[in-house]
Amino acid sequence: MVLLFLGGAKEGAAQSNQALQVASLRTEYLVNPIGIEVRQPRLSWQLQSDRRDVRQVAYQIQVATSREALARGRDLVWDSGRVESDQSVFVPYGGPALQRRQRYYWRVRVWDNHGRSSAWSEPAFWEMGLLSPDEWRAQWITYNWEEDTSQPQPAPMLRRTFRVEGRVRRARLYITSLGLYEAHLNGRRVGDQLFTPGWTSYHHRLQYQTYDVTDLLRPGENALGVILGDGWYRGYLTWSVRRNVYGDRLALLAQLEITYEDGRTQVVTSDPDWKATTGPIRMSDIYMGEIYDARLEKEGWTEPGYDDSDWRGVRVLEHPKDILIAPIGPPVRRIQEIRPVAILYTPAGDTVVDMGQNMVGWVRLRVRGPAGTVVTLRHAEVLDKHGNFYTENLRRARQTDQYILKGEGEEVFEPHFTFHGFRYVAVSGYPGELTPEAITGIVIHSAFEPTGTWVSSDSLLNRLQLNIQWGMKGNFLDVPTDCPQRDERLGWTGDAQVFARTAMFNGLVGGFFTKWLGDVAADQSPEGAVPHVVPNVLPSFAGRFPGGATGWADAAVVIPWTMYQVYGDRRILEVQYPSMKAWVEYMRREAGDDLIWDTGFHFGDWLAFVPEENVRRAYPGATTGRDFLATAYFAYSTRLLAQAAEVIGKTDEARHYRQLYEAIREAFNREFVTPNGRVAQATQTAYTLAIQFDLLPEHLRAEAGRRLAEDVRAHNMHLTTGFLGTPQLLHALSNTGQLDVAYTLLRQTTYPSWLYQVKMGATTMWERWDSIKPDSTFQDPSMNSFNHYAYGSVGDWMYRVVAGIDTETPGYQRLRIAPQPGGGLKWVQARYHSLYGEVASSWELVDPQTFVLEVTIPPNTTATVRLPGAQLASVQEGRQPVQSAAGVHRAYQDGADVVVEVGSGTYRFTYSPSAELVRRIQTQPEVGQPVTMSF
Ligand code: RAM
Repeated sequence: MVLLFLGGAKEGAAQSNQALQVASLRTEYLVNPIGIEVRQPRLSWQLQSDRRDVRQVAYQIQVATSREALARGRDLVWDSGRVESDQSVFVPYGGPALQRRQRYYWRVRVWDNHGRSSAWSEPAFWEMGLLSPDEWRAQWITYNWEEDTSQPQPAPMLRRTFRVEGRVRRARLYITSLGLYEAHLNGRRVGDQLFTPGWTSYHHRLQYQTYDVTDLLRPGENALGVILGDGWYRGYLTWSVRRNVYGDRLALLAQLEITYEDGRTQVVTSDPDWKATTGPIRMSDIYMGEIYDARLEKEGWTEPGYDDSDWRGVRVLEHPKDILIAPIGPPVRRIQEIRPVAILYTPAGDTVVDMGQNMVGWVRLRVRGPAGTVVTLRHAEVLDKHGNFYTENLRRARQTDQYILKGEGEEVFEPHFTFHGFRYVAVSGYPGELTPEAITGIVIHSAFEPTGTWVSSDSLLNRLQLNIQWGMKGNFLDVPTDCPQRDERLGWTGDAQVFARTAMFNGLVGGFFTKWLGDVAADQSPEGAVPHVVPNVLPSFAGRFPGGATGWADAAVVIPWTMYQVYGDRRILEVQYPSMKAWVEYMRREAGDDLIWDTGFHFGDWLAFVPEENVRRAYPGATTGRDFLATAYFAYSTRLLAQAAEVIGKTDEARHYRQLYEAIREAFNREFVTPNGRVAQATQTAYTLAIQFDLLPEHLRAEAGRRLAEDVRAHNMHLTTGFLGTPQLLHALSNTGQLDVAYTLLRQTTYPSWLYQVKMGATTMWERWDSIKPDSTFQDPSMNSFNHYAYGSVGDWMYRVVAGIDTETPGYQRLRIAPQPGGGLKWVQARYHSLYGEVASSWELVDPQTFVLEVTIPPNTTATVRLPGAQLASVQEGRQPVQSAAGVHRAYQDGADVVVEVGSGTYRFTYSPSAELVRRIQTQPEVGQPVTMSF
């Protein structure tokens, strides 16, 4: 009896501990990072609870240098003590200065508003990197032969051996390169990161990686081997296919540090004692692809005992070390594998494997055959209207891999320092019959955690959402790029600027952007102009810095601000503030006293819809005047800068920039807006930006919305916007009472529209509204990518307005769920994984009498939920009247809607919808006739 009773009590205690838990511990944006250099890392965690309305009222963090010390709660480096606070995201480490190389274990426990305390979390850790250039005892080394760097060269392989004498407690490899590297220790690949050391503004910032290689070492003789690739450093870059943009010599910097159980330490560095040679990789280039001759493999070259007597030597290279930085974003990794859906034989005679998805990475080839057989893999995004393999839009990027067999049973090949954007692979030279088993697609990208899903009753929109996500996978490859396939693949600032908010719904990209913004600042001109592409690899033309274009350069301001909105990341504002301010000051000087910015080069509303007769004007996007766009963005970025200054406590500057913003706004109105609200540029983009950037006097906003809607109607219910107007277009409509028109555009299926490309079979976002024309011919091959995320920026509206997931205060601690159903959609389900945990919003019109909205609010947050078209008396939560449901703080009627303030938890609201809501949901949008446009 007694035993049973005790058992029961114990179980009960365990359960009550489980009822409130802390999990998902994060340092900065990362989980258990090693080799970081943030001096005061910020710690975040998530609460988990089985009950509603949970808020953290206090926390305690403990940090120790060993797991054991942490578990005992003794010999701590830092104990925050109990801190009365609801902060669970980005709590800065507050202990003594962090030591280089040291690993810090930490745990946290919390108390909630129901008087409960959690158990300590599972321990997490972070580990510091080297923290200063003096810590590098290694020397930069390079192979000692000459090369013809006007073309790709065989990849150098560098190697050295060393002895391990004793029991190893820990070993770290600190490593970077000029060019790309792939490291192996004793025959095993070090880590799983790809395209290391990553792409940064190499002359100012070069990342090094830290690997825990303790388990790769063995007693006695060991061997370290590194292959170098051209990469961004000296491979082909830009459409002028320039080589050697950063330098023409590949080099290695490596430092392997071993600590023995007995406290001895040993350092193996890159130094003149290394050996070097070339081997199977005859060339490997990002745009061009790889040639791999397996007959030249050097079996066992990264293992001890290998005979390297015929290898050449290396020499020391002078190159700075004070540019070295530690990564803060996620590395590029293999993320998923894809099986082919078909093997096709084209009219032109190619054997083509269809991966079923436009993807980025490469294929793994399995093959058997005689030595010397050459298998060639070419990659393309599309087949032409005849079903032939189409590569013209790749311009000069060959993206071709060649594998030369060694003739020894089954051989497996994957390329090393290249990636391709493709759905189709043309295979030639394959010995025997090609079967789908021979080919596996390897999808690679920056390993951001996926954070969003969005599905609805419309399968076309669901495909659009997938295409947006695939566009992101394909173009978040260490830097945010425009495209992944042609001879470009650059960090275009405008594309990133317009897509950032959507990206932040679909993935945790705080670290990714933190890194890139560092390069934005590093590559800014002394006058403050932000380059068109970052890292900047475009030459000056006519003595002009390749930057400073409106809407592109504004990435420097818009993206940090967006990160603050989405993640509550204040520090990014502090760090980027000088860069943000320099850009605004640049615009102010360019605009001059009248504050109308009418100088300089601008891409304008890039790739906006062009009326047929103007098609010849190449890449127009110019239907909205550039001075209009530039002045609008000048105002917008100035306002954001003022807000950022406020947030980080620069009150005087905040006032100063607010005044500047007001003055620009006035100038804008004087120049571009008539007293009756007619905007000088009669385009959708002009009205959209005027509304969204809050440039109009309040009383003219609705009128602007009406005119915008009218323009949509004038184009038979089609959009006409380019890169700058598109991301804001639907917001401008829904914010001015034109929700129906917004939905009509979203669900439009004829050109130009989002779903037109879906209907044409797109599996990623296209660069142009008509990348494939209705007659199945292609747009101009000189600029026609099938994997460009800019128009995917509509994803933000799908999450924020259709599903209604938004934040009220920066970072989602106070959030808002306010779906605006319509457009004939019967139901929508969206989830967004915030730093606090999962936010969800699903709505459905079950029948004309029953509307259901189900929401999930993560612990330690609260939400304002707006139930559209509801009467308070009819609203139930679960089976109860809404006011009496647990977790509901307040419910009240607000015009046609009911507003419910809730604490955390999952809630299911059911009510009888207003006739107007039923109408909006049931009326299929009038999508009008296809346009054969003339103005
Ligand atoms: C194209 C790029 C990019 C765009 C620039 C202006 O070359 O692909 O998308 O930002 O032009």
